[in-house]
Amino acid sequence: MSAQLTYIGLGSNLASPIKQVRQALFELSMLPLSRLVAASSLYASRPVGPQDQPDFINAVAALETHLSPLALLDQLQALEQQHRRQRQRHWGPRTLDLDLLLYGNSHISTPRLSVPHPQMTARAFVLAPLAEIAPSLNLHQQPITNWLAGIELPGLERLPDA
Ligand code: ROI
Repeated sequence: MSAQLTYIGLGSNLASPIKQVRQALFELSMLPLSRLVAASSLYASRPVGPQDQPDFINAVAALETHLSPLALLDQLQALEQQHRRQRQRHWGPRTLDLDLLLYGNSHISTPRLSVPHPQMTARAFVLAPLAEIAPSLNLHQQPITNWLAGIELPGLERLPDA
């Protein structure tokens, strides 16, 4: 199969989140049959969901891959495990979250995987870093900039590059 362009959302709010996300970006660059083509800045964001947890660090990566969607999901979940992902409760704090946001133009709806990621158009911590690396992307036939204009951004802060 030809290579597909995929977008992956990264998030962490435990165990040095900046380091977790930077390390995960490096690990994505090492995945088999894949090439990291872009990585957004890191963003600090207030938690969506329960507020009694630390702020998150979020980013989005663009990965060109020959892996199938499920093979890529396996790789992402293996990386989460490698980071000794802790997930004490639903929508609670976590060491590393890797979400497959988009896989080419595919629409996938299976028990294990929903692509495009169902919540991505409502989440500033996904849309802002995604728009940074893919400003002319369309989501559900609408420019990403329209989606961004329609949601609230308070509590989202782009970190300086380092
Ligand atoms: N909130 C923010 N700001 N960033 C995340 O990555 C994130 N991930 C989640 C929940 C708990 C929904 N909230 C989040 O899974």
